[in-house]
Formats: sequence, C-alpha cells, structure tokens
Amino acid sequence: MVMSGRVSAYFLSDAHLGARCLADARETERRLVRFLDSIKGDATHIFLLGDILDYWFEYKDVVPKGHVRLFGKLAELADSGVHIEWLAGNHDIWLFGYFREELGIETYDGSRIVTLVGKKFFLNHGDTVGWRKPSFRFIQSFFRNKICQKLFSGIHPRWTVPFALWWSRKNRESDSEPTFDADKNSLVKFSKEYLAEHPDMDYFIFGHLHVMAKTTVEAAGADAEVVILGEWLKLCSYAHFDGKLLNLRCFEG
Ligand SMILES: [Mn+2]
Repeated sequence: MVMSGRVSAYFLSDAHLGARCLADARETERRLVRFLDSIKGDATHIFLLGDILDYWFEYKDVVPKGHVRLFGKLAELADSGVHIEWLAGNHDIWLFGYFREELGIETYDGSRIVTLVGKKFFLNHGDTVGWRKPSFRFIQSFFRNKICQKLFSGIHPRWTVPFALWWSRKNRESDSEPTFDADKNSLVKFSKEYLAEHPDMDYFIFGHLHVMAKTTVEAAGADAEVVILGEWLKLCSYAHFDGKLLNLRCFEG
C-alpha cells in the first residue's frame, strides 16, 4: 500500500477493553474515544496494532456485547475518510469480517508493510515475530487453526466468553512488570535481522510489550527506528507520524 498527499498517521495498541482487571473499563473506552475525537480532522491514517480488545470472537451472525462507543467513533472516522487498519493481537485474533463490513476498517493478521510519503513501516502487534516461548507458539497455532475455530464457535458463548476473560486475567496476573532492554529485546533483534534483508525499511512499530520505547537499529549500512507503543491501561500512549518525524506521546485528555 503506497499513500501520497498529506499524511498524519497515528499508531496505538493494547487498550485491552473489556479486561476484567480494569477498575473502570468504561473510562478506558471513553478516554480512547476522547483521543479519537482529539485527532479527528487531523488524522489521515489510524493503525490499531492489536489487543485493543481483551477478547473478541465473531460468530456468523452474532458479535459479542460491548465497546459500542469505540466502534461508533471508528465508524464515524472511517466514514469521514480516515484510513483505519486493525492488526490482530493475541487477544483479538478472531476478526472475521465484521469490522470491515460494519465499521469500514480493514483487518489483518500478522505483519503489515505500509509506505507513507516514501517512508516504509513494518507493523506487527509483536506476538508473531521474534523469539516466543514454545508453549506460546503452540497456543498461537491452536488459536489460528480453522478447525479449532469452527469447533470453538460451536460452544455456547455463555461458556467461552467468561473462560476467555478469566484466561486473560490469569495470564496477566502471572506476568511480571514490563521491562525493556534494547540489547536483549527479541523485537529489536528481529527488526535488526529484518533490516539486514530489507535495508529500505524506515520504521518498525510494535505493541504487545506494554512499554513505551524507541531505539535505533543499524544493519547493512542502513538504519531504522524501532518503536514499542506502550498501552492504554495507564500510559495512554501512541505514536504519531506527521509525514516527516515519528514521535511517541501520551494522551492527557
Ligand atoms: Mn498482546
């Protein structure tokens, strides 16, 4: 995808809306909507880099409850001509067409390469590249398996929704505080290796880690910036590309 003309692109991830751990889930959603309102009129592109929802599973004719303020705002922005993309995270993998049909936003699973005013962006939630625990890889292939998805969709959501939210909460409780070490981080390592093969890449943007970080990688005589987006549980962070520079910021509204 190559875009020209005025560009003001926003990147955010990991709001985990609906998460059982959120003290005031509605406020997290409202803050996100206030943010989207604040960039309305300026934004030409919005890239949602996964785990915006803590759990999402679409059925053929039915979708889960909730998130209507966010969905309404995204539909409004998409209708007004903002280009919006949603990359699946490990919590909102199961995007099967509803967002495209109902909200007018494109969804992707895995990595995405986008060119904005001549700059090349590599986008990924951060869970399908770099080193991952073998057990995490196994669960990922299970979650993405078409037959498993079909079987899962046959179980009444009365059972699957509470289970998924419990699973997510349990995993979060066992997670340690997020830290970032550019020398050891597997996404930075991945970016460096990728840059060596594709020296025309300018930016690598990821979510998933729940930390805000920006670092430079060099390989094959080229350099690129690696950006980790943070989250919307406490930090309310996002990256903004104004056509020339990319900055990481926190929304204060
Ligand atoms: Mn994630």
